[in-house]
Amino acid sequence: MLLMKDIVRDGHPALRKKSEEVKLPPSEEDIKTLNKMMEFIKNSQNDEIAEKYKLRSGVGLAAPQIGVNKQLIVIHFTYKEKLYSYQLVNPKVISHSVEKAYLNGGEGCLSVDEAIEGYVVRHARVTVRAFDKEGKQLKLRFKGYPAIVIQHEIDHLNGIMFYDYINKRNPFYIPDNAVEID
Ligand code: K3U
Ligand code: NI
Repeated sequence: MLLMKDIVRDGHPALRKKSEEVKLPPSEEDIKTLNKMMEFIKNSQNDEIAEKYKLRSGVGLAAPQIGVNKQLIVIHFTYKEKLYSYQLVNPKVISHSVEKAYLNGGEGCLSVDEAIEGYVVRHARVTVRAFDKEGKQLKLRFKGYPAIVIQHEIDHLNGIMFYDYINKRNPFYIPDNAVEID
């Protein structure tokens, strides 16, 4: 099983590289990687397991965060009574709203040990094209908090960190077209 020691931290080159597209259908090795990533996220949300192995809780993970520069991500959380649980291959934002959105508490990252204050302004709604573990194409629409999480994870595949979006002069700057998410 993956542990915190397997999560690469800010400054590691894997976090700033563009990840490679995965050949379809995904290989056994790629499927194993996705399964290990999902197991880690589920474990991190289980109080007993997280306490025992000292895991920081997370709602998503991207392969570069375990030092693997391949286009693989997982997300797992419940929002407004709907479960968002996906293991995605080659995910790509194919369209997005003009409206922007940001989490009022800012964002965190399992690869960043300290809290970084400021608003991370992203698209409010996104459509994502991706493939599942069998290689079947998916088209997924996200809005609100789920849209923020999926953009955070896809950014990891492009070497982008959440704090890259924080306004340098005023970390709490809010553009006109941005809505707040609790
Ligand atoms: O946001 C986090 C959280 C954990 C438990 C309950 C509720 C929220 C922890 S940080 C997190 O999950 C990152 C994971 C990362 F870094 F591996 F990608 C994802 C994320 C955090 C905040 C906003 C968007 C995405
Ligand atoms: Ni992250």
